[in-house]
Amino acid sequence: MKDLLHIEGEFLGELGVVDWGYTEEATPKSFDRFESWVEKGNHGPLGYLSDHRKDLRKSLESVKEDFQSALVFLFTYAPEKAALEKLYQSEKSNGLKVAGYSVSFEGNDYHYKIKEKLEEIGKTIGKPFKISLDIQPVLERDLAYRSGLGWFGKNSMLINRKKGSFNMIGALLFEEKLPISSREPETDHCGQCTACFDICPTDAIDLENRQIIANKCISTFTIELFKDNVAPKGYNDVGEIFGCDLCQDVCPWNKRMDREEEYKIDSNWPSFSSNELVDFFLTRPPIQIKEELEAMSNKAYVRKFKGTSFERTGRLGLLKNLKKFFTL
Ligand code: B12
Ligand code: SF4
Ligand code: SF4
Repeated sequence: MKDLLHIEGEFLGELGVVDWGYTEEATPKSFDRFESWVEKGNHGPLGYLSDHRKDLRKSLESVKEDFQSALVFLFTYAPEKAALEKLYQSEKSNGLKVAGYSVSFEGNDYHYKIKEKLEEIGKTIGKPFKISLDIQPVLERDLAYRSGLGWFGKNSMLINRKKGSFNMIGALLFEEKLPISSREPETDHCGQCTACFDICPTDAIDLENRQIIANKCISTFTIELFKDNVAPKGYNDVGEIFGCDLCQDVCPWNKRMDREEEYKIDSNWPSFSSNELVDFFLTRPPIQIKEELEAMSNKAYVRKFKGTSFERTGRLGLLKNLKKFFTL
């Protein structure tokens, strides 16, 4: 496996991988926690977590029958997140906020962009692989946890001790074991802190179980619900219109990384110079955005935002998210 060690320095960094781990364990350590979460109804409207696909999460063999090992990668979007924070603090900001990941990965939906990166890594390793990236019935935070990449924060995020939680998780599943030693699972470093719980505007965090009550979470309402659903209580008090990073923004494990210094970001950070989502949603008066969305057909919306995270939620979904600014 010299090759992997060789590519780590030279090539993984360029793909935005800030840490990676290895495991041969097919079974999650926390399936029972997941199951009791579903039994309590905490998955809310996310039916794919409670139907026949629930039990598929018991083992990676459901996704890859001949599973023997996994390489798990953390793909950072912390630099873009830092640039976004700068934008929010500048005069350009219209007060609206979006999830950091949604404007990262060069403005592309991370599913496409990280898939490409995983394919590149897989091909370089040169062994048959299957990708796990968000949509498979896999408990991905648990997969990262048992690969030693971090612990489950009280906000339920997988937190990496050096790189915080502004990372997406992607994995390569193999049909053979690789000559790599696994790390011990990370210990808990939340301590007495409750900053994420205290800031959550919709009381969506179940502090005791370190889980999210999905139908109270702004992320569910703004990304997963497409029609005119009732917003969770507290949604109207904040600027979020697509996803929510509030319980990560306050986390000391993200704050303590001196991101500006680390990523050498200035106010004209180039990544946003041609970002359609930033230009359309974050720098113009909200009324203008609403009127333009109203005047646009669904097809025109899809054409405009094709390949971005905003394609999924659709024109009506975004209008639903913006409604709070015009009905008060
Ligand atoms: C459903 C889902 C959502 C739902 C539900 C969120 C949730 N917390 O479950 C909603 C729509 C709300 C959502 C929101 C977001 N999501 Co999401 N989501 C998922 C998805 C598809 C499944 C998650 C799942 O199975 N939830 C079930 C619950 C029960 O799992 P859990 O919350 O992780 O709970 C575990 C802990 O409680 C743990 N646990 C707690 N204490 C302890 C102690 C010990 C010792 C152990 C072993 C375990 C343990 O056990 C539970 C079971 O594993 C995953 C992708 C995937 N396939 O895994 C992405 C994923 C979790 N999401 C992700 C992201 C980025 C987000 C957002 C940040 C997006 C945004 N900005 O809006 C928010 C974050 C909200 C939050 N604080 O969680 C990333 C998280 C990356 C990371 N570093 O953790 C994932 C992994 C996607 C990816 N491939 O990168 N998401
Ligand atoms: S993402 Fe936002 S709404 Fe969801 S738990 Fe975190 S702070 Fe609360
Ligand atoms: S804000 Fe505090 S309690 Fe919440 S995840 Fe971060 S360290 Fe843990």
